[in-house]
Amino acid sequence: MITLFQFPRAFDVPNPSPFCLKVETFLRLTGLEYQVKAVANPGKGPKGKLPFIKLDAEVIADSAIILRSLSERLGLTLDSHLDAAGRGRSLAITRLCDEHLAPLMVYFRWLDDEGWAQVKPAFFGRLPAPLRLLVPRLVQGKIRKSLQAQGLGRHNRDELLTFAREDLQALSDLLGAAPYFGGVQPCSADAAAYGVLANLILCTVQTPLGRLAREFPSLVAYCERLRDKFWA
Ligand SMILES: N[C@@H](CCC(=O)N[C@@H](CS)C(=O)NCC(=O)O)C(=O)O
Repeated sequence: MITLFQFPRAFDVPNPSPFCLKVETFLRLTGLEYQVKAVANPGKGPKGKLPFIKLDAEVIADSAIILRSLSERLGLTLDSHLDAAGRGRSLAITRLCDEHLAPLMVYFRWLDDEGWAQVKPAFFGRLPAPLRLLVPRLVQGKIRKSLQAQGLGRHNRDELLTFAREDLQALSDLLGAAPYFGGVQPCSADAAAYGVLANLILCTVQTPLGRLAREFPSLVAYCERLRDKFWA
């Protein structure tokens, strides 16, 4: 049995974390049976982040390692229709979503005023009074430092939105008229793409990045398609 440890559901998407939603979408795309355990504190994970899974007795952390481990150990065929170029394209789409678009989403939720005004009460509003003041500042400070170190945090808001427009245009062009990034059937990249795109397009948190993503009709239709087929 697979147990997925992830943040509690929020904001009308199955998970507010693109990485948790990526793994759970992968489990649904592959038809694997799993159970979910909600964890509020990422510090409980072996790498200090969520998601992680328990596969039989073994704990596996990091969405990329989870997808690879499950595919190898269980002989999954989700990507078997891809040729070498298709596998390369799938990896490039996954990395764009995980390593660039997801950190941009983090910036607009946690550091930009509009997103922070919604995220702060949702995640910390139920803490007792002294913690309610302290913890959000600590977490926001940690995120600011990590985005500075990663590099995106050094750019201004307009530069970040320009990067985001390029990412979204690239995803829209790569999808083209196909129903999935895998073509007529989904592949692993669809798990990563849905993880972040649903968090921009279907999520109730209002941010400039979410509004920008909704300007791409094919990406909106894509999110609705995956939601209706795999999440209904
Ligand atoms: N590379 C990791 C990234 C996971 C990640 O960044 N998770 C975030 C939530 S979206 C987290 O747990 N952050 C907590 C922290 O950094 O303290 C993966 O693919 O699973």
